[in-house]
Amino acid sequence: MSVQTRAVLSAILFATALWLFLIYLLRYTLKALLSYHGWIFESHGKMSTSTKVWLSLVKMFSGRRPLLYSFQASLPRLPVPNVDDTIQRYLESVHPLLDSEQYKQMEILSNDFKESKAAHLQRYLILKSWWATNYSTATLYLLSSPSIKCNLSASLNLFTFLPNKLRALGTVPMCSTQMERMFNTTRIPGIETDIVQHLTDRKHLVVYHKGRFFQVWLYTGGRHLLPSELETQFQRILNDTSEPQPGELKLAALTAGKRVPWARARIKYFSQGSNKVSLDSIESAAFFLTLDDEPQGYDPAITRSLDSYAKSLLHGKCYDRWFDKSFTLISYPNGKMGVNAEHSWADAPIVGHMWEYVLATDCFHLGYTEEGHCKGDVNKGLPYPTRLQWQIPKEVRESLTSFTAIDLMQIADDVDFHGCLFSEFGKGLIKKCRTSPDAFIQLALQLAQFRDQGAFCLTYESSMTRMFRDGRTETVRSCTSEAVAFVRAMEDPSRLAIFRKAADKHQNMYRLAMTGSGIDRHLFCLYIVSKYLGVDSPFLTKVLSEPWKLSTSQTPQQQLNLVDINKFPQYVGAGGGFGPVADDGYGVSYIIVGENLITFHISSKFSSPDTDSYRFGQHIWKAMVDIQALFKPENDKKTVEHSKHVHLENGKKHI
Ligand SMILES: *[C@@H]1O[C@H](CO)[C@@H](O)[C@H](O)[C@H]1NC(C)=O
Ligand SMILES: *[C@@H]1O[C@H](CO)[C@@H](O)[C@H](O)[C@H]1NC(C)=O
Ligand SMILES: *[C@@H]1O[C@H](CO)[C@@H](O)[C@H](O)[C@H]1NC(C)=O
Ligand SMILES: CC(=O)N[C@H]1CO[C@H](CO)[C@@H](O)[C@@H]1O
Repeated sequence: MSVQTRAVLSAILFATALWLFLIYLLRYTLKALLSYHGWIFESHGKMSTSTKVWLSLVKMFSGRRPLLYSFQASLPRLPVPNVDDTIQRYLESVHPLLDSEQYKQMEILSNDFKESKAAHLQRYLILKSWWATNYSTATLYLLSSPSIKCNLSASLNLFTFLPNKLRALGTVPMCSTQMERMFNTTRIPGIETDIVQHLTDRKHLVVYHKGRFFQVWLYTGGRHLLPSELETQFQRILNDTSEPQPGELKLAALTAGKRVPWARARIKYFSQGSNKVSLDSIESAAFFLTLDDEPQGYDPAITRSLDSYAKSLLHGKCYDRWFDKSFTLISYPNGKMGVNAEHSWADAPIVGHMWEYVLATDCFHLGYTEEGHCKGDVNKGLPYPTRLQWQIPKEVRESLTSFTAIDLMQIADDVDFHGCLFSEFGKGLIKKCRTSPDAFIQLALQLAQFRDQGAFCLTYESSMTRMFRDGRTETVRSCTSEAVAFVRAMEDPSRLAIFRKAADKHQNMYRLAMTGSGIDRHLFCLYIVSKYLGVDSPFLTKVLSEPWKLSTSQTPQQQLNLVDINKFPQYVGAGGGFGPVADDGYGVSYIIVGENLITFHISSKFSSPDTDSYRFGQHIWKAMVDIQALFKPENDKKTVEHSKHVHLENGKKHI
């Protein structure tokens, strides 16, 4: 090599090394910055100087126009908490729910665990946390539920949760892994455990209408179909009068039932011939669309019209949504729409995010013609949607029409769902009380629960851990001793001070959960490790078997500021929820919509004599108003003028 070439080569080498060095330096600096979570614990409305400095540093190192996945490599890993701390927090959380004898028993169990097995199991967990980016995550959602639809919170329609109260969250990056799996994704049933299958480069959609499955290509000549062209394709399907093939009508019930029989049937009957081709087509589709034949919608004049709408989205007829698909879009003949999402690939904020985008783009960006058609020309030469071909064997047909369908319908009919649009006040007024809206609502739920059941119960609130790489959720055990004290003190003159104490406690628990110091994911992982090692722990078994009688979850609203909901209150979605989690308890999902509206979606089972979703809704309403009344002397002149109209108009146009 000549001297010149060598000089050029070494310059290139040096530049590359320097470039790599800088990139890594940047990445690790950002990672170090993002590992700091002290800002979360600062009290409302104040920001310390150190947090301000930290925020500007984060902004500086984030670059000016970060992309969706820019931060992935810089996100810290979810830390494994200390076992002693977790057990301490656990004991504190169950204290208000146990009598002194039971509590003593629990202490003995936990001490025993701490002294004998904890260290051993924790070592494995720490080892795992070194090589995996996430020491818990996926397993939780895939291992457990035997029936996707009604057990755990595995199926949620529309969406759920997250705190909207932390300002700084706008700047702090969140893990984007879940976004990736939104399209082209299916949950595949397995004998041991299910898997989430994600494919790139899918080019079609599968549409279900009146018992028939159609494949619709989404591309033509290298470009995406226009909305008007999609409309034509869907109209062609609606116009098609052909009959379902034998067994086709109720085929999707396979995805609603127990997982193991479905996994077996899938291998036995769907692994060759036209069945395989057709199932592949569904499982590899971008997503699933159902064109329902009965109208649904929210009409404030009809009591509980939102309830049947929500039930239709949650389970439909049990065979008209493909429950394994990342999401099924459901369109009704009266123009209303909704989405049913599978829970293992993502949490509610992701689905909520998509849904807000859909609502805003549909109405304000794409728009419709005077006659109500999609704008744009139609290419008449598009190939017709194709019918999927099936040869469903007799055994499968029989099971679909007899026991599977009947079992499922029984479970579905048992779902007591109530949607409640609370319009007395919203975030605006709660903030004037200088308290966190989430803590306010959680305490109202505790009060409602106590009035409804006459007792306190183990309460689950989901919070998110997406500040960590691959983080998903953590549980906040929101029935704290402080909350119990507050509910008991409702008649006490000093109750406002007790409320504040309980609200602060709740905030703190939420923050701990968000920053990786929760209780439940850690204990769950210890439990999984103990099962894996064949170690039997009475403590962990006891913890994991305790039922959550009240499961709650907040979905964030307005992640994208696409629509000014004060100007267009009728373009607000009516929120969403999840099916009943316990046989004799309630599931509540709520959304703080703008300043003046809070939506609650309540689920329970008709078969339980102790619960009634509608009644619980009334209790929540009253509890909210009662707690707000505590602040009356404080902010007397601030009236509750707003929002009655929101209640009336909401949902008229679009949900
Ligand atoms: C839900 O899970 C419980 C226990 O895990 C099981 O006994 C029950 O059959 C399941 N329900 C459904 C609908 O699969
Ligand atoms: C899903 O497939 C489409 C093609 O239809 C592709 O454009 C898109 O990138 C894929 N999405 C993901 C998240 O892989
Ligand atoms: C559907 O049927 C109607 C009435 O028969 C017809 O006017 C319309 O052109 C058809 N639409 C499509 C897209 O085939
Ligand atoms: C949900 C999720 O991203 N899980 C990941 C956790 O870590 C393992 C091992 O690194 C991955 O295989 C999972 O996909």
